[in-house]
Amino acid sequence: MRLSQAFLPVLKESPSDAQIVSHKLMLRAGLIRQMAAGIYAWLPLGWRVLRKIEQIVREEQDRAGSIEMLMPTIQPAELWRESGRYDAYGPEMLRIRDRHDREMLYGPTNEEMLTALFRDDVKSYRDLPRTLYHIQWKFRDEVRPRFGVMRGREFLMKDAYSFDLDEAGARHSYYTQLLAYLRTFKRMGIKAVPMKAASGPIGGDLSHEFIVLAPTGESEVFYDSHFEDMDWEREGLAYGDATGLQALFDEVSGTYAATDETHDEARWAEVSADRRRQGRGIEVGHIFYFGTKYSDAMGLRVSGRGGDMITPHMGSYGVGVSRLVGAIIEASHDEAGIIWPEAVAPWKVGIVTMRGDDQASIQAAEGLYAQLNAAGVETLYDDRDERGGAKLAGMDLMGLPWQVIIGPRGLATGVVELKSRRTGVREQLSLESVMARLTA
Ligand code: 5CA
Repeated sequence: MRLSQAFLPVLKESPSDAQIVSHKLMLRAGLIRQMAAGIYAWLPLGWRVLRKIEQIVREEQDRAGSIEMLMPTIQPAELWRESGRYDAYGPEMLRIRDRHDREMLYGPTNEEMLTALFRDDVKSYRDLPRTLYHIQWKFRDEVRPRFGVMRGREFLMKDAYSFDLDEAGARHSYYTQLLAYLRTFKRMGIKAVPMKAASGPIGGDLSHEFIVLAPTGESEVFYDSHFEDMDWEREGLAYGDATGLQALFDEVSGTYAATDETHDEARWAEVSADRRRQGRGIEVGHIFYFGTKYSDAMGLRVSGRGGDMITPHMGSYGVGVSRLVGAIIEASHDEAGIIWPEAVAPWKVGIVTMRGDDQASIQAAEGLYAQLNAAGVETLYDDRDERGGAKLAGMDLMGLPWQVIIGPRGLATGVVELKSRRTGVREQLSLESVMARLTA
């Protein structure tokens, strides 16, 4: 992408209506614009990052055996009357009437809808277990939408739902998602600690929140530093390996980690003092096992092996896809701006010419830009006739992992500068070496 042809509006001043750093940076670097309280337009830069995050979530769900589908954002109230949540959900639910005066709502989550889909189409134990998911916009009329996309009213969520024949099966599905989440967040360059959680309006008694540590987080968290050294990805562990998954779960639940909602002073006191870590965190995912709560209420039953009727055990598993954009920035930035982990960066490389009127610089930049594009390296080329310093500040703000800085003085000796946004290290390299490094 050429910056001269892009839509990348950058703000010089720090917006006064934003309280936390990720919200400020998302506005300044032109990722989002607020359209109404808690409702945002995703500008091209933000949209690219959102899609990268979404794609990692998708790939890890697929790898874990979940099946993707898409349910609508608007749901009939009827479904929610069946589960009893229509009244229980309260004013957080956005209720709508259509032209025929039918009661509808903008979905805050989809347990009811998927249970109904299963009830209509799944009749036999042979069709279980299954985990289905979608990545779809949700609406919750939060009392206090704040911190930008962190607590929005409209937000993008990955929600998965598992259906099993019994509790043992459901636990396996739960452990599968636990591992999938650890792998998902690790790939995004962040550490999200699984913490025992209260299950709230979703229901059930087995529940974990995944918390990214950041001083601006909404919950207070307490955890054993063992989590910092844990093997998060368990590369060799297959999802079919029930013993391995059980061992992972035992390690997670045997290591203390809790939010203020579930914190237990007595157990905390048993963690040795040098391993106690306390801070604040952002919830980027939440998983629940709730047994037959919805299948019972909504009459989902399948025939078992012997012709008996079985009520499936269910779980649901959410990832805050749009919240993650903010959470990653909270975890990865400096005074100059965002520092994207490479896996979610909007572009991998930014090319800057220090003198927009120098023909040799333009020629070198154009050549490199064409080569990087041909090699499939996502590149943003600042080809505007602006001051070099302003261009560099813009690149730092947008946080692309690599900058190639081209100026007449370096070119005279055959080199350009390759700068790592994260370490700040600058190297003088030939254009060929830069290409080799960026395509390695
Ligand atoms: N049905 C379950 C699991 S699919 C569910 O809805 N869980 S949840 O309420 O915990 O939401 C899942 C994730 O969505 C949360 O962990 C959080 O990361 C994200 N989320 C929830 N509310 C908001 C919000 N108002 N703004 C942005 N993200 C949110």
